[in-house]
Amino acid sequence: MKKLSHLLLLMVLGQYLHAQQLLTNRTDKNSFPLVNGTAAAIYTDSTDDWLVNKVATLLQADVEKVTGKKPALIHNIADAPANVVIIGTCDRSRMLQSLRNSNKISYGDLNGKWETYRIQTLVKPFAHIEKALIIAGSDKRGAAYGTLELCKQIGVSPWYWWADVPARKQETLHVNSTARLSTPPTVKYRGIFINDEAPAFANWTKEKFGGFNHKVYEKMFELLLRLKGNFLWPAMWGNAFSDDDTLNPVIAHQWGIVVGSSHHEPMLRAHDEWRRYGKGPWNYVRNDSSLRDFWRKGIMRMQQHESIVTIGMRGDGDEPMTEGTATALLESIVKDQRQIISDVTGKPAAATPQLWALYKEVQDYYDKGMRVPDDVTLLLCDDNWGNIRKLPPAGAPSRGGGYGIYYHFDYVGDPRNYKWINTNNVARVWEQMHLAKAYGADRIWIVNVGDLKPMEFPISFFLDYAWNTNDLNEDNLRKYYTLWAGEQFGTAYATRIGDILRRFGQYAARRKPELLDAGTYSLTAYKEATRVLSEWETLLADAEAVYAAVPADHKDACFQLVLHPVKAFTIVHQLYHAVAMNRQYAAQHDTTANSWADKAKQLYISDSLLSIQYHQLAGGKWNHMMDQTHIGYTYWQQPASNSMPAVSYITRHQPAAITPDTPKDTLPYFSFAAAAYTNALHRGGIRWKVIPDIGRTGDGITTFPVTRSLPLNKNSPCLEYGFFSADTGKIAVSCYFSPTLDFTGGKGLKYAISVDNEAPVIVGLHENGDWNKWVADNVISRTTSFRLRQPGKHTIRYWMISAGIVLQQITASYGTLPASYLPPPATVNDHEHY
Ligand code: REL
Repeated sequence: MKKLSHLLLLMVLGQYLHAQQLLTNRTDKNSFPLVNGTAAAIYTDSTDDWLVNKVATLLQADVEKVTGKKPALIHNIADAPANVVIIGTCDRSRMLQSLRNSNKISYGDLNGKWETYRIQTLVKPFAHIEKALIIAGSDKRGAAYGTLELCKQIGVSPWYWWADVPARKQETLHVNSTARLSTPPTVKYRGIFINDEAPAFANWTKEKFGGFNHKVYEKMFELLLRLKGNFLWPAMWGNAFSDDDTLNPVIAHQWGIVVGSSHHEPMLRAHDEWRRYGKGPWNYVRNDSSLRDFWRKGIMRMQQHESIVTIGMRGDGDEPMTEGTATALLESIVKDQRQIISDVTGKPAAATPQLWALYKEVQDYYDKGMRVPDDVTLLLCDDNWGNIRKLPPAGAPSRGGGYGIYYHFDYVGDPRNYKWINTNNVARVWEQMHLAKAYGADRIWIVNVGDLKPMEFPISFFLDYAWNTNDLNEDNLRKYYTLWAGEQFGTAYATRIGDILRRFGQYAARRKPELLDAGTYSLTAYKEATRVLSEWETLLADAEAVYAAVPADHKDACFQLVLHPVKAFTIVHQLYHAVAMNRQYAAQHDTTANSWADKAKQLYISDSLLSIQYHQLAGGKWNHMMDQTHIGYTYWQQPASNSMPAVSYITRHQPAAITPDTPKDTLPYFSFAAAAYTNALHRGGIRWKVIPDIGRTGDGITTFPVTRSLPLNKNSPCLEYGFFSADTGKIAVSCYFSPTLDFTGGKGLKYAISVDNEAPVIVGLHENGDWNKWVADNVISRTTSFRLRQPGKHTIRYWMISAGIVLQQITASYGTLPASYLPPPATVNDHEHY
């Protein structure tokens, strides 16, 4: 029964994401019995790559976890029982070569491919073998991904260790007989950056592993491979990957993980190594020969380890170079670095993959004309807040090194650090990375994941999407939540938990918890604070209920992946709400303030108790992972410890007469959820499409293809929003957008807006804008005024000009609306309003 339900889940939900469905419950003469009473054996050539033999042991352990039956691991085919899994790389497995030479298999379709695998069943490959399941990799990672895909589909989550997800028990396992060939990954290098790792990850790893050594990295390498990633920028806050433990790069290479160093750590040398061993200033004009010696060591140490070398130079640490640094100097630095690469490797520099990260001010050098050789990947970056700053022009000539993206799920810097818990809405991640792919930035995708935990869900999303961008689109995005929930918790909970994750992503992205305070949401306008709080409390009730319902062995995983993030956010909202209520009553000399003060103090304690609960999970396995401070920020940098927001007590009850605030709320306004248009005019090959859940309160809408912009004309694509107004006069129309930047490098993205038959007004999305506010509020809003000339039916038209703009909401109001953080709640949510 369990087997049936798991398969149904994969079939119903998984078709788009796992086009290659491996398991079957309808056995036929060709399907492969991985476990049927007994377990098939697993064969590898002992001379095949280390990684092939390693993943064979992972499959062995996973089959045992799922079925209780441990497959034998063999290197001599004569030892095989009736059924055997054969794992190998095409070029190193003598077994695969001999099967091919005897025309039993063909793997021509793997030749020369990057990280590709073929899975097929063979009947009677040898006299003593009934059936063999062949997992052939075009290279070692291809073989690993094929094997680990099987591990995932039999019921072992990639997060089994990192989030304590139990294996889904099954008695039998049959692999279906259809041969499957994976497509090479869309993005060649797909990775994560462990960053901002103190205090949480650093304290945890010190206690559990003794530091950032190969023991903890090995856990990360396995996770990365199970998630079909292949690239890592290691932790660098006082840590130095290759210097802290010389086994780190060796073991990374064995695991097939390509290692680099972050955007400001050139030539595979950690920033902390300069602090440890550097001689003289980090200044190429004054100290070039010492810097070259320092860098040479990074390349010498690289040996044969697969790496991507960061080139270029920034200031010391994560700082810009000095004012006025000449492009010519930077170009000569790159030239010298490439000379070192070539000297040390004995090959042309172009034979070693390199990247140049256009991070922060470095992009300005590029924009002013600095260039690097064609084989170097240009790593374009977001603004540290998930909004891509620059993309290659659509249809730009291809470059040898291509383009990549450095993205953030966590950040230290302006306007505020966000490094406590997950605040990433994957709908926005999809939309931005889809833009990246559409504009050709697909050689490297690397994302800053902070402490790794608790970013489990967005990390899976990012790497799944990088693996195959064709799998996910605006129409099937919502299924991802359910599918991922099902992979961790099984069919029975997939829909419920998927829905919790979806709502969480949307609510959490409204504002980073580090930026929340008692004044964020209005207590008066639209009862905003109460409404937002009640959304969180409803979500918490759902998360508590599902946590109570999941089987005992899933509770730790459910706490980490579902309940904790929801509860942590809810408590913070409850805390700031209680503080706001306290301050409101205290201002009125009303002793009701006192119970709110007590409540706030209680909630402040609840916040730390929740972290303690996290730390005590699984016998203390995750102690310190929630050490990050998050209450009491006064500027961008984190406070040394949390601090209770100020509350006050009223000793003499002398409430002032309250002037009712109500007229503010009754000011006439119309508020349209973006997708609640009356008409969508798709024109000139451009279509309006809804991106579900991308907005702060709902869906968003944008145009496809995302690479096509159009000058405004009377036939431009537009959306119409109809409304009825008995009033006339001046009306302010506000549009609310996702904070997309002008990734085209132009003077700002544009749209146009009109009311009734008036000429459209062209609006610059970024004109006179305040980036700090956009990212803190996670929205850009623009207001344009019009005049309604007669009462009756009216139409707002929103015209497309630039591609890539995501509209979330439109409001129209007479006069100034009361201040609120979110736009006034939608008065119009569907198409039926006009
Ligand atoms: O988010 C970023 O990319 C930077 O803040 C970091 O890369 C940077 O290295 C910082 O952690 C410290 O140096």
